[in-house]
Amino acid sequence: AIETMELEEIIVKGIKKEAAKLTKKLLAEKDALEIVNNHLIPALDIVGERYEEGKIFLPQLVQSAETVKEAFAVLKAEMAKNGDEDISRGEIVLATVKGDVHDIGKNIVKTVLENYGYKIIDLGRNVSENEVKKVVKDNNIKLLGLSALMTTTVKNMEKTIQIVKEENPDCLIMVGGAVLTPDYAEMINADYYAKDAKDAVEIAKKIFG
Ligand code: B1M
Repeated sequence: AIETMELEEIIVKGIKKEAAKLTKKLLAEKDALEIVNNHLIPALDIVGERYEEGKIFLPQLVQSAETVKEAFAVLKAEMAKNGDEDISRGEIVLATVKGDVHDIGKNIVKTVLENYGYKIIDLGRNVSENEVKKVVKDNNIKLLGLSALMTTTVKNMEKTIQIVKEENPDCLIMVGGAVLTPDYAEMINADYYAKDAKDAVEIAKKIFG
């Protein structure tokens, strides 16, 4: 019966309409970021593995991603209640790189950074190198965050870093996404590697205080 299902199971099965209710229930005992890290991400990892093994297909992958979005909408509203959104500690540009439409992670990072009082210019997903470069330049941005989730799109991340740095040598760049490692981040000339949203906040604090 659906009533006894855990949030993870709801996500893996893609039962979208149950996600908000179960998330609200969990919020009675846990904080929002804990639910992201201990429920949403592990569930998506299971979905990713099953997809890779050919046990589920693209429509189910999409359904699970939409279920997570429903759950995250509840968590985002909760975080906004306790946040520091009225002050601005610094302006950060975020984008998922060209060729990549995965934006759940970027959106989590965005929400948490906003929660800590940073102003975010969110360029969305599948963003070209030139668009990133232009926005960084036009707004004199000190910190840019790039996300990439696929082995194929980390190449575009590397290219974006190169193009941004050519014209904006003072802009610092942090990168994140499941396929990245600290070594790889260094290799593609990123200034910082963030393994999760908390890391991203620590980096922003270092730069803006
Ligand atoms: Co896709 N997908 N997907 N997918 N998908 C992966 C990434 C994959 C690993 C699944 C698999 O096969 N195991 C695989 C990539 C293989 C590879 O390259 N090694 C894959 C594939 C192949 C594809 C398609 C090609 C499938 C197809 O069409 N045949 C296609 C790609 C389309 C494209 O981009 N051009 C595709 C599509 C999709 C959906 C649209 C269905 C959906 C995305 C929906 C959306 O994002 N709006 C989807 C999903 C959901 C996944 C998995 C299951 C989950 C990704 C996710 O959201 N994780 C994923 C498998 C997996 O990761 N386990 C998979 C949760 C998220 C919170 O984690 O993004 O890592 P993550 O973010 C973390 C940290 O990494 C970090 O903080 C976040 C919070 O802790 N972080 C940052 C991330 N960005 C950061 C930026 C920062 C700082 C920290 O600073 C800027």
